[in-house]
Amino acid sequence: MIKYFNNNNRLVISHIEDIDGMGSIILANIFWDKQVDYVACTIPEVAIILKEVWQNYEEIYICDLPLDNEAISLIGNNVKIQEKIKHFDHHASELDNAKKYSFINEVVNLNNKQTSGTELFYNYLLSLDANNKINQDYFKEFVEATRSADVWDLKSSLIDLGRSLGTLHSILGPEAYISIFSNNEIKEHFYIDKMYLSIINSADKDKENYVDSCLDKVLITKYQNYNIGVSLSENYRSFVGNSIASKYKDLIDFALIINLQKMKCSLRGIKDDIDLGKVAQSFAQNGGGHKKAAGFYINDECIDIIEKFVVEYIRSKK
Ligand SMILES: [Mn+2]
Repeated sequence: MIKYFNNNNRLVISHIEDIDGMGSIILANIFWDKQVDYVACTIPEVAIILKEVWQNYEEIYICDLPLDNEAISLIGNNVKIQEKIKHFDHHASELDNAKKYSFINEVVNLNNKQTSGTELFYNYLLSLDANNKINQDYFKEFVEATRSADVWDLKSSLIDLGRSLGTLHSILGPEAYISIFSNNEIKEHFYIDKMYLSIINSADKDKENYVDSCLDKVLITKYQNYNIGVSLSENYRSFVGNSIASKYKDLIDFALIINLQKMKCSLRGIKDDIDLGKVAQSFAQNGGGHKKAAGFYINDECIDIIEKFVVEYIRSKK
């Protein structure tokens, strides 16, 4: 978790995981001239941080984070917290909860495209933007690059820029990423400073090699009625997962990446008729996500099935 507390009356709580979580913090920093506190955290940490600090703020924005049971009961049982909270999330697996609770705001599609946390928060800021401060191409491009990389929208012309942002985020980490783009000079178009382009390039080469080595080691097996491709790997989960799903599309329904470092699994697929958010919840209640990209944490509910895949994986590679 990263916390920046400086006695401001607004707090942004956003997802630490990727550039979509970073996007809302960066936009808030620029929009309110850094007069905003922020926390970048994981899903279970939302309730913990809210409990600690909600009284210190007038407005709290929760971005790119679904609300888990703890967060729902904390907010649901306290009208004062409810009044302070604005929620911006896009996880399809949470739509049922959004129907039940008025403080949950889940939007999956906007203008016939999958939206993202950053885009939803940006649209909210635009609605406040009397001075047109962020109503500029620079920000629209930043938001679109972030969105397209987050939802894997291959049709977007800015997805390569978004992927470069993702690479930079994974090299430098969230704090540096937030700092760089909160302080980037605003120009006509969004850009990544030249000094970062060569590190992004060499990191992209490493990524390609890593993904290739994962593709060579995939285990093809079964989960319920699905054929799946299992990878035991720790980096670039979206690239690894989508590469497996595309390469083995005739053999498997989706890819399962088991990350024993983070004790987390990711599901990636390219087929329209399978909802991986639901599949993730069939592994563990903590699971969720989108139709083609989802995940869950390894816990007692799913440890047996994950153990079986790990053993099968090791045996098949001997
Ligand atoms: Mn997102």
